[in-house]
Parts: sequence; structure tokens; C-alpha cells
Amino acid sequence: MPQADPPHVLEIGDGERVESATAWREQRRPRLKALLRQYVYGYAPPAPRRRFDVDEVHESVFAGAATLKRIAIRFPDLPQAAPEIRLALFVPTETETPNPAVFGLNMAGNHTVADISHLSVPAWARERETAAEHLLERGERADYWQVRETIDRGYAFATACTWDIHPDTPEMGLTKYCWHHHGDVPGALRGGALAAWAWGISRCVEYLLEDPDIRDDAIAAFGHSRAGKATLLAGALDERIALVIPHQSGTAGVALSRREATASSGETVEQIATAFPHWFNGYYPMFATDVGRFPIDQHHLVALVAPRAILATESTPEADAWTNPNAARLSIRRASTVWDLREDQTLSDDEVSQEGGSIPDDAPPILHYRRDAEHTMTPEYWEAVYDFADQHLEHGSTPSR
Ligand code: GTR
Repeated sequence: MPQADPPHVLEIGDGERVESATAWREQRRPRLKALLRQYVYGYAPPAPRRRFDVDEVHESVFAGAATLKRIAIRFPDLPQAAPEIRLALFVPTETETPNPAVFGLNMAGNHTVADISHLSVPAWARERETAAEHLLERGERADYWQVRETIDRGYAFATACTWDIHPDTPEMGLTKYCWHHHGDVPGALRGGALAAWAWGISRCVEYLLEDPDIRDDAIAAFGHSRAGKATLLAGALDERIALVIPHQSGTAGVALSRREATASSGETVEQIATAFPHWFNGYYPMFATDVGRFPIDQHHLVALVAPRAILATESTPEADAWTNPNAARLSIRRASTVWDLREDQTLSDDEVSQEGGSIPDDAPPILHYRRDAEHTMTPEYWEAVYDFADQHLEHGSTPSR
């Protein structure tokens, strides 16, 4: 039966609700993961054997405040033509190692995140330059990423580019080679770009877990818009990610697909599935005009992050209607019930959503944080991210819950 309202987060289309954190973990999580793969994102291949090559170490960037490592994640069993994932990692030098880390999936190349000579514009970026896709120069996204401020807050910052993992076209990237190498799934169940990017984030996390400069219990993942959707998926599936920060992730991200109740006027499932079918599996577009037939909704994806931490940084419906901020807020509110299962408390709607300002000292582990800002990243959002991370990655002097 199609459902106009999102199903209760503890239900997945079978009318039954789990009542305990153990039942959620043992019965619901595995089924939910499978349903989200089958209806929305598709499957990603198993990870092939990989090698982490630290190709360069530059000890004095940001006037000595950080060390920059450039790492290539290579897959020796895949054909030569398979791309590698290039990771840039900035580690603070004035802190006690190991450090908490934020991984950010960028969409324009690692060279854009900071104006540092070691981050030269790679040849592939020049080759990709077309009339439609203009090349961003070194450091052109420095204001957006605020890497220096990240270092000053005592966090390492790691980044890799979506292009290395999946080119964001109907042609698949790295995961195509993995499927060929490891066997396949039926075409309609193969993951699209979002599943591939999430898969790539997990490979980067695996490097960070091996780097002695990084605390392995304090890895956060950040992504914006389409990268925010992929980051949420990665955070939902990969429990090694301690904190997930989907920024303005919208439809197929945090925002509910069933959104009548929220009067959201932004991107619909039909619009996203028509414009970007290659982001999804083959089935998602078939439900596009009738989302009530999905047994799940996006709050289920958010809930898979529990009991770890999630900060959904959002805009307002006035400033960024396309991302459906109200449908995102409702999704966070509905998902928070799963955090309640473990705690002797019920988070109220007000506790899990905040309009602007500073993050309170006792922020819950799931929070919708809203600013009246356009579809971009700003220093104010980063400040909220690091204030939240200080608490939930137990960093710095801020007390943790
Ligand atoms: C839009 C798309 C959104 C969002 C955005 C982006 O065109 O409709 O869902 O992902 O692109 O990634 O910037």
C-alpha cells in the first residue's frame, strides 16, 4: 500500500516496530541496508586489495602549522587503466598526535582546497576542462574548505575528489573495474555514482585508520550537496566513521522523499531521477512518480548512523529551497527515535534542530543545524561543525556527553 507519510522509523514496510537497541542493531540494520541498496543506491563492489603509497610529505605548510601528505590509494589487482584515489592529508604540527580528522569529499580536485604550491593542478584536471566544466585553479576553493582554520582547531583534514572514484557521468569509474574483477550483480542493482563515492570514502577511511597521526576513533566525514548524499550513505554503512556531516544534502540525502507534510517545494525524486539517473540503481527511477511505494524513506538512512553522531548542516527554505530544508529537519526529527532506543531519554523536536547561532555545550548526537545561507559552505558552518565535533569526537576542552 503506498504511504503518503513517511513510515515510522522503527518500521520498514512490514508494520512491525522493533523495541530495543539490540533488535534495531541485529534485525533492522541489516535489512535496512539491503532495502536502501535495492530501492535507491544499489550495491558497491567488495573492496579489492589495496596499497597505500605515501608519495610526498611536506613538513612545513601553513607557515609550519601543518604537514601535508599526498597519498595514492592503488589497487594492484585491477587492470592498469583503473584509476587510483589521490588523498591529500593535512596534519597539525602543534598538537599532540594522534589527531581527530575530518575527511571532505571534494568535487573539483584536491588542488582547489588550499593555495599551497605542492598541490599543483594535475594534468587530468586540465584534460577534463571543457566549455561546460571550467577548471578551478589551485586554492580556488580555499574559502570554502577553510583548511587552515581546521588545523587551528586541532583537526587533521583529508580530502579526495569525486572524479577519481566516479566521473559523475553514465560511464562508471573505479567501481566498474572492481565489478569486472570480482564478479558482478545484475545491472539494475549495481550502484550508481552515490554508492561508488560512498565506497571511495570508505577506502580513504581505511588509509586514515592506518596513519599513526590520526585517531582511529575520531574520523568525521563531510560532503556537500551530491557529495553530501554520498557522505551520508558512507556514514550510514561504514561504522568506522564516528561523525557524519551531510551539508545541504537535499533529495536522496537527509531530506525525506515523502514531503507533503513539510510543504517543501524543492527537488522531487522524479526530478533527481530524471536529471541524474546515473547516481542511483536501476530501480529508483521506477518509483520516482510514486514515492509512497518505497518501503523506506531517507530518515531510515539517517538512522543507520545511530548511535554515532550526525550533524546535518542545512540552509533555510527561503535561501536554498531546492534542498528541501524542512523535509531534512523532519527526517532528523523522525530518525532521532533510534538514538532514544539506547538512552534513557527522549530527544524532543526542539533539541534536535537548531536555528543558527553557536552549538550548545550539550548538543545531542543528532542535530539539524540551520543557517540562512546560500548553497555553499561558509566559515560559520565550519565553526558549528568543529564545535559539534569537539563534543562528539571528544576533542579539546569542550565537555562531551
Ligand atoms: C543539483 C541536484 C541536487 C544537488 C546539486 C549539487 O543539480 O539537483 O540534488 O546534488 O546538484 O550537487 O550541487
